Amino acid sequence: MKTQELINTARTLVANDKGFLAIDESTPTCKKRFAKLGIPQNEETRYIYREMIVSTPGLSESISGAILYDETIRQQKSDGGSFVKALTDVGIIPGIKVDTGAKAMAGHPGEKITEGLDGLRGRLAEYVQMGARFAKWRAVITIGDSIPSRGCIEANAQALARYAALSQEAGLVPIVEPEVLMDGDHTLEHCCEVTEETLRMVFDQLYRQRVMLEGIILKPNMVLPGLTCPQQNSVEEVAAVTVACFSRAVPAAVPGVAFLSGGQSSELASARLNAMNIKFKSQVPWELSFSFARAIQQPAMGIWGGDSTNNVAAQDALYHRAKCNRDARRGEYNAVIDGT
Ligand code: 5MM
Repeated sequence: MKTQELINTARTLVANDKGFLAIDESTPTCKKRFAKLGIPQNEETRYIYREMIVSTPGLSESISGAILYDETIRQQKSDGGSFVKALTDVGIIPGIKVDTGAKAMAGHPGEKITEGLDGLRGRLAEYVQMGARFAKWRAVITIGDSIPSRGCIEANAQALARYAALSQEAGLVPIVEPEVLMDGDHTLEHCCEVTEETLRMVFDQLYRQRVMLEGIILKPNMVLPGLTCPQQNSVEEVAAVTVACFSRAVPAAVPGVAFLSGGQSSELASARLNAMNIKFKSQVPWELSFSFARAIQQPAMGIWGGDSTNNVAAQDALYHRAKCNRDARRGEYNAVIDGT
């Protein structure tokens, strides 16, 4: 394990107020998002769309790293180069989603366990050869009647830790993603309890699996009320409870917390990140960053709609959202101008 290289890469990924662009939707997820917009759901269209996204002029002003999917990292761009080369050429660090998806967990109705550990050492070595510098794994925790169970949280935390250890062994920075879903009518306080328990378990398992915390990035959910909870808290409340929750559970050695957007609107995701940075940036030991898929891509995907004559307008929208989130890292996001 090249310890100092891992630490340097992790720090670079959260430096200069930049964050991650997640374009690692699995094929089924990408198909669903394209279907909603009437975009053809085939490999060629996914390729054309992602080529348009990574070619956005000025993207590296706000984006430090891009998370690719297995299909994408293997594709050649129309100029003959790879997506990895296109990103590296503009100063964006390429990474790869390495889990193989969250599947129904045996004996745990309504809960999921993420798969992908079998053969992972070999796959990681291949991704390193292709030029990836970090690897991402997502675990899904659902809030509902009598769930999440301890068994589900523990199994997912252990899988995250085992993937993280293998990633560091291969020289890849693990982007550790435990996501407590927004689905449901639970309160902000309940989400806080579940998120804290999950994070404590994840860090316990990372310790047991001898993962070097200085060389990882945490990619968690923000602490939010469920989508159908009657009480939707203010941006400031969400920011304060999220930071309080993480302060109790995330060790100071971790260089960065890069939130996922999880189905929030693009504007709310930026506003909540902004509120955290305005008030707490100087009080917390880690960078408060972003690793958004929907909250960066959704407007651009809608404008593009499968038609290349919309490329420039779609790239403008993507550039704008990426910049909004860089501004949010600085506590300079202007929700009024952005139309929130
Ligand atoms: C939670 O999803 C991650 C962040 O995306 P959002 O900001 O839209 O919440 C995302 O990186 C996710 O892990 C990938 O899109 C892969 O997800 P699937 O469900 O396609 O495996």
